[in-house]
Amino acid sequence: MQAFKLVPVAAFLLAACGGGDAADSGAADSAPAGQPAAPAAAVGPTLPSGALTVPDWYSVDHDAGTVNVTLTAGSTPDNNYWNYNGAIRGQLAITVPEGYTVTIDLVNQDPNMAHSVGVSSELSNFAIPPAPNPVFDGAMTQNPQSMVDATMPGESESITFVADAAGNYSLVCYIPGHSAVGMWLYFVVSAADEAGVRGL
Ligand SMILES: [Cu+2]
Repeated sequence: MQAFKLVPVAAFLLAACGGGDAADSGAADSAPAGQPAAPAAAVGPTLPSGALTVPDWYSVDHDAGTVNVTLTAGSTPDNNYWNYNGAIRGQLAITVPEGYTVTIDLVNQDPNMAHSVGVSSELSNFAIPPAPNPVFDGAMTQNPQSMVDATMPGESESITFVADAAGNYSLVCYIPGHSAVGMWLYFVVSAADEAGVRGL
């Protein structure tokens, strides 16, 4: 959690020296001219806090111990369609209770480009695509780095896995270059049985 505590300082410095719209871009991948580069652990945007909401693309069944999430790649033209449900760069924290069986339906509505998704342990350094090693068995779509064999425009793919270890993770697109420009969200497995989405 230490990394997140450092982030507001970095965001303040960026804003104070005109380094960009920190609120919109999350965090720059490199420091502004004349500023020392921030440590890699400090470049990620802040984990969203505040109220949990349950949007129409999220459902939870506490009796069955299941969560279903529909992630639509390119649901809006934002970020050249390289977004999940219109969000990028950790703007959302999709939160599931520890031990629940999670199904993510990846729907690709980007008219141009393949996308993928997986649960990664990476939380800050997305300039380099995270290795396609999902945190949980089954928590990654097929051929996630391939621009011709991942989830193609107009296609859908479902993954199901057990979120059996509490912690903060990310949902990442592994197509080269996509995470670097922000195609990732937070994925939180809650030891306190929290279910829903922060940052909406
Ligand atoms: Cu992508």
